[in-house]
Amino acid sequence: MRHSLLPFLAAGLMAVPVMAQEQAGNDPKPGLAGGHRKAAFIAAHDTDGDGAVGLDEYNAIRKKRFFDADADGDGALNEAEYVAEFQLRLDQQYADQGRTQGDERYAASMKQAHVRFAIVDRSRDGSLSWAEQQLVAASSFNGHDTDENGVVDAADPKPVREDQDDQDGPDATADTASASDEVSN
Ligand SMILES: [Ca+2]
Ligand SMILES: [Ca+2]
Ligand SMILES: [Ca+2]
Repeated sequence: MRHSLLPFLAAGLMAVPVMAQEQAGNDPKPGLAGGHRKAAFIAAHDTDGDGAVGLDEYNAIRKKRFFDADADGDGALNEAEYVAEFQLRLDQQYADQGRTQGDERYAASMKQAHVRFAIVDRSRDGSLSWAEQQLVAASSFNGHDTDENGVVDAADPKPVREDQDDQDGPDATADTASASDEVSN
């Protein structure tokens, strides 16, 4: 049941304050650094630029980014590697949008990357394994693919949870088991 992952999304990812760039309506369009809203998700993962993110496309870019970021080659990402990978994309996004690095938003986004690492490192050992990354990735993809057709695009109805950013959910540990069912594809 893909929708069983939504409570995890709400509790885990959305308990984090919304990225500063997503708070105002007149912001630059989303870019590579992504975010949890669908437009940002698509911008960050639509590698062929057709406005949709298929599961294969998504998994391929996630995998490439993960292993490209693994600077010490141990098969997992420590916090520095994880944050550096995000920063690469954030820098690219800023360059694409002609914005100047080092503004308040940039700092907030970087701070969020550290916060996210603490969330996705579910085993709390300071190391994000590929298995942990896949759990997060599956939850994220399925949270956006609300019509469950294996593609995230404009046709997916907006998730109900998207409007509940201020709601702190319970600890989502119980949902991680069900999330593992989603990883194999
Ligand atoms: Ca695409
Ligand atoms: Ca590593
Ligand atoms: Ca879909």
